[in-house]
Amino acid sequence: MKCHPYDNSTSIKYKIPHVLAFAGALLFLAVLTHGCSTSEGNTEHASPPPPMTKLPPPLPAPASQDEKMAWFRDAKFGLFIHWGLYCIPAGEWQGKRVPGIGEWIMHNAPIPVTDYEQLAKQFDPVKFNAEEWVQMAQDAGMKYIVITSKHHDGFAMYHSQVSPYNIYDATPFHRDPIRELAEACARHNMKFGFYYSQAQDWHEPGGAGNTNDFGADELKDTSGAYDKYLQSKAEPQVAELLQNYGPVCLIWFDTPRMMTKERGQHFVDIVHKYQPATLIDGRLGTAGDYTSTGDNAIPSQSLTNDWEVPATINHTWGFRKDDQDWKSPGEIIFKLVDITSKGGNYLLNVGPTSEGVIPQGSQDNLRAVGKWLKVYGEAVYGAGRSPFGEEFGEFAKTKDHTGKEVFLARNDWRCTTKPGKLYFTLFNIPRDGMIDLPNFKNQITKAYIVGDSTQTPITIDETNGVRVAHVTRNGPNAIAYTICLEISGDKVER
Ligand code: FHN
Repeated sequence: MKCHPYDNSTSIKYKIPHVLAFAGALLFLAVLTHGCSTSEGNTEHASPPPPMTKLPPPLPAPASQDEKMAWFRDAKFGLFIHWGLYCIPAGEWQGKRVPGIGEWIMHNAPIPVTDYEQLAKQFDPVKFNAEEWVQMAQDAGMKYIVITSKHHDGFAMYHSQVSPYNIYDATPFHRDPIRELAEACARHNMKFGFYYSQAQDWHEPGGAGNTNDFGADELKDTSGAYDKYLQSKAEPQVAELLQNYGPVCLIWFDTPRMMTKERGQHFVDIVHKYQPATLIDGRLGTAGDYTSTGDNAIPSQSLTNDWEVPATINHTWGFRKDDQDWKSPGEIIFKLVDITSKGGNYLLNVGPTSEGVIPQGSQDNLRAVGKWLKVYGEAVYGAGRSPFGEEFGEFAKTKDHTGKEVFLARNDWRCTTKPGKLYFTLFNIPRDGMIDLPNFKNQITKAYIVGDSTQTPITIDETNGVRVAHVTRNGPNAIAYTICLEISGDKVER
């Protein structure tokens, strides 16, 4: 007997004949008293899903690109979730460690498609609790969640009508975690979006990437198999994601192999048709709404457009049992403030286990970041780029052995802005507590530590034409703290 959270009276499959209603009710009571168990060995469902709630309708078409981007520009910090069948082998196949990122195990081992498919029969993440995941993102100070609805392995993590190779139809779990997450996000006012691997699909003969089972990609391209895959699976799946899960803040396409402008445009049209407010990332293959940098690639200087860094918290996206090397709260805070000061967003990934649990170490570090943001978040959310730039560092005079330029980064402080305010987040304070401010003409009308309710003034004086802020090394936070300088005029004059 299974618990089916989304069964309702319209479902033919689970309709109970009237004559059996009484017996059915007794059986139902028995299940309630003994807990809800799976057909695969009576595993307790630790956290049964909350009752289905109605999802809000999609947002109306924005009046301008600025209006469309507004939430993204404010948000700055998002949670990426890579979750799929690959979390079962978790970096190991047939007793052997498979190097590389966890979600690529099918490709890297390699695992034939017929063997990989079998993983679905074991997938029963009984500890999955959408409420807890969304709460964790909120505790971390994250403002949006992007989850893999289908990664390169081709397995849909939601109840797709387009392909039975999905978590609802093909696993003993028989729940739709994406629906549960959409509902939890709606309850928490959290933006929710989908990663969708549009080009690579290692399960389909026409999808890109699986050359072991299905031969060279070029042949799929020229034979029409790739277009058939796009039209029969990828495009309709993107359409159903946009129709069935409430407002979708963005779709995160990836690895645009063989994605011509024309093929990409079909996806753009689908997104615009169903949810014109949904953003498209930078990896569709045709222009999206913002740029996605390379994985973990933080630009050395400011970029003027809208952009986002997808990043790992350890060294893999999908869960690997041998990788617990979490970035510390200090590293994450530095990267977040650094990215904000360069005008971007930080989409930081976690890889839940096959039980549906976000590894505790990653949760702990994210929550520590959230605590920091509770105090200093005004220097991040909705904050603009640094008006300076010299704090980022400079290019070395020599090049590396490949002939590439070398950037010598400086990490002492970062500056973010709001009208009339400069936020200096201090990561490395010299022993004498004297911070040389960069040159700017505006008067400083007030200077204080963010989060100091008394706004005790910080001394700023001038030596040799350089304004110096006097702060203490042992300030209010061991990782970093932020000072706010209120200035005359909205913008910095240099
Ligand atoms: O191949 C994928 C990888 O598995 C992961 O999803 C990352 C996230 O940015 N994107 C691709 C590699 O860039």
